[in-house]
Amino acid sequence: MKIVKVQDIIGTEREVSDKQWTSRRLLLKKDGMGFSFHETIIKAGSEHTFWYKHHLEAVYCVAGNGRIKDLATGEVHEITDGTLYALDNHDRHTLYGGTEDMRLICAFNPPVTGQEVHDEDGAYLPDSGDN
Ligand code: 9YT
Repeated sequence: MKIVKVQDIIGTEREVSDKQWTSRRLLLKKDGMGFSFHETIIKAGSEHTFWYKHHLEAVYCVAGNGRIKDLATGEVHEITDGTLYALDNHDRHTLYGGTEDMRLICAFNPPVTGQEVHDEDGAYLPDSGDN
């Protein structure tokens, strides 16, 4: 059994951020669960376009609020505490932070290794199998 405390991840290589978002990787591929598990904070009022071309992702909001736009259809959905979105079609999307920072719990299949870089489309490259 493994116990992970998010406060132990803050400031380590398992925490990645820019000015408008922070993601803490509680479980990565090397943890051997078959998925990775993250806490992502999206700053109020910020905007992010993501495209996980090679991963499926489920995201559950536990605090704050925002919106997600499906870039294929233009549809916009409100996100509040208790909302889950599943990118079951590798959906390209824009996330908008709302009036408060949004706290999201995310699972990726296949698991993120922690070594991904964004390609020219903003997508993570597929796992090379080396990690
Ligand atoms: C909200 C969202 O897509 N979070 C993904 C986690 C983040 N891209 C990471 O840990 O790399």
